[in-house]
Amino acid sequence: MSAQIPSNHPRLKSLLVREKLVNGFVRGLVAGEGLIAHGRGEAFDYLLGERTTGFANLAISTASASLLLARHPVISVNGNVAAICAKEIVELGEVASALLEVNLFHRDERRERSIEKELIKNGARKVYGVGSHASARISELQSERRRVDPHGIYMADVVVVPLEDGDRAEALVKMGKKIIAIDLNPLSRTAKVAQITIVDNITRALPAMVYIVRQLRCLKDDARLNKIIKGFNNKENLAQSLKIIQRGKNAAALSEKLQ
Ligand code: PTJ
Repeated sequence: MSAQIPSNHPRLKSLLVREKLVNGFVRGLVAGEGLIAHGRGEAFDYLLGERTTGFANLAISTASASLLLARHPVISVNGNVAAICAKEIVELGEVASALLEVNLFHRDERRERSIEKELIKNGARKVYGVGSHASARISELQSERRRVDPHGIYMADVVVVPLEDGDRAEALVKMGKKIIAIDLNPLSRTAKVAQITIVDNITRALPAMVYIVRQLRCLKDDARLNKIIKGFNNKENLAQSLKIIQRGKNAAALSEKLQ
């Protein structure tokens, strides 16, 4: 932690995440644009009261059940994810038996290799999609994100896409894949196009998912997992998250707490 952030600062958690991102940028993990994208996320997080809502928890349970029922689940990792929660994303991959694939919007092979190293440093055994390994193409996509690993995202039935741009999520849905988004903005294209959207900060959502996947795995009860999935309606869930933002109660409570 930087000596410039006092340990009793009321915004300590948020400042530490910013510090991780800036360090990630300096270390070649994060795109410059990623710093701006984080700012947009922070604004939505403030409006949600910087807490995991009951609706986010429902989406987390549904996403966890979907991962456990998947045949070939893959977690897509970009620069921001690697910088702020490499350890947690590796842990989710482990508990959910999901592959990790680097897939960047602002594609850059050096950054891909740095992200791969960071994931391996944090316990990943194998990282897909790096360099020439991303040899398959998503034909609907124009961006560099169309290049995916033929053994990873290309074959996946369920893909987790944290902090994503909308085009790829849409293309993956068109390919018949189930998409789990983690996005603080309930109005984003990704949030709307995904079948399951967790409207929460990835720093809170991932540890919660790891916990729930572990709990559900112990049950060994596919019927129960299917029931959780059937009971979830993404459109309704997004509308409820938006209502929380519009009512402003959570944001007012946070503002009060920070006085
Ligand atoms: O590393 P790259 O090249 O793949 O680029 C990564 C970024 C994030 C720059 C790229 O994917 C991008 O441009 O994304 P967008 O279109 O800005 O979307 C990012 C979404 O993530 C926005 O809707 C933000 O609100 C949301 N977001 C930002 N920070 C967080 C977040 N959602 C959850 N937790 C966060 N910490």
